[in-house]
Amino acid sequence: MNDEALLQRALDLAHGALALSNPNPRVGCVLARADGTVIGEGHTQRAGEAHAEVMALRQARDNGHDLRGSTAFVTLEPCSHHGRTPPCCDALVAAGVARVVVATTDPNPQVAGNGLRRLREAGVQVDLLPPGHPLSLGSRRLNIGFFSRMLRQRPWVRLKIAASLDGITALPDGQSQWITGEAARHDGHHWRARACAVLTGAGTVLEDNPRLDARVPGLVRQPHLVVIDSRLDTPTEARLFEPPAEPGRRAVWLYHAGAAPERVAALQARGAQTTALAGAGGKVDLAAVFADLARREVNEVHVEAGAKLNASLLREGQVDELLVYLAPSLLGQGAGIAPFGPLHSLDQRVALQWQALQPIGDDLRVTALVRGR
Ligand code: AOF
Ligand code: ZN
Repeated sequence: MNDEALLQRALDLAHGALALSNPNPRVGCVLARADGTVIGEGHTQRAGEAHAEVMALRQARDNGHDLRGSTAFVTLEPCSHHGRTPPCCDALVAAGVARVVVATTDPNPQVAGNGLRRLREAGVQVDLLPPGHPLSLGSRRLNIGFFSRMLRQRPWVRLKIAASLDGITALPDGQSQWITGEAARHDGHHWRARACAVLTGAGTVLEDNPRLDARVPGLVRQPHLVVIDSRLDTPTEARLFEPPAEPGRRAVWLYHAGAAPERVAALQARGAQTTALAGAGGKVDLAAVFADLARREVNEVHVEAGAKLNASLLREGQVDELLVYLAPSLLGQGAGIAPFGPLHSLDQRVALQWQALQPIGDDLRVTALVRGR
């Protein structure tokens, strides 16, 4: 295989870390001999466990390969710092790797070019792809939340809705369960699973009493749960406090705008962490929530909320991407509830850029970026 194919293989491997490595970036590594023969492969494990390079080195050693003079193809600059694990640069140098091909630099200020420098200083040939290369873009896109947290100090916010073709999410009596089909709901769980946190509002908790966990077989971690709840109306018996389906354990973070101390105490006794971040008009300061979530190492936020919170998030410019499931049905504009609250003038319009369109079962999945992201 040539360089490009080997780095493409590393990027394919990185996708194996999608719902696994949070809050660490999803990274893939392929070790090959000078003639292009692959001798080791790996991707990032859970936070605190091995990085991609260490996994690939381990596999090569386990199979008795001589690593001296080999080339490492990595989708992110190898780390140079002692985080939860020791530096990958040192592991590559110690193994005698002669050349490292890197898709993109690590935006983590603790690394940010130091990894490449450290390798070069140790006499390793380092080839960095130009930023516009499709594999460089692919690696950054796969880690859009990690790059967002490192460069903007806020997570990447993806808002999910399911609607009929005429953009209706529920009937006035609140019936909304069966707009999209089984395959779309299943797909939605995969998007929850890749996020660091799922975010909703107290209104949805009170109306639907959702669990908002990721029901995906074989999952090793659950996304945390964030509730925007100005007065802390979330009931202590809400289903979101029940242990999630596989594999259990997640944090429940409730953001309020100054609630009664007895509500704070009752919800904390239920295991929730409560944080007061008051904004204007007795509401929670949404921008401050996302800054706080970035400090809690949240890369991607998956929003599943009602029309009001969706509208506030969009109006305040807090949404980066839309994930829309469109059902092949018409519910009637007059009769239903739209996924977003009304906008009052044309300049409140949210301009989008289509990303992808994919049939999922009988439904369509449309992803779009909010313009300017
Ligand atoms: C790599 N290879 O596969 C990944 C890297 O706390 P630690 O030791 O796990 O370090 C986490 C940081 O390492 C993370 O913020 C990012 O900068 C880098 N991730 N680096 O060489 C990998 N996942
Ligand atoms: Zn590393």
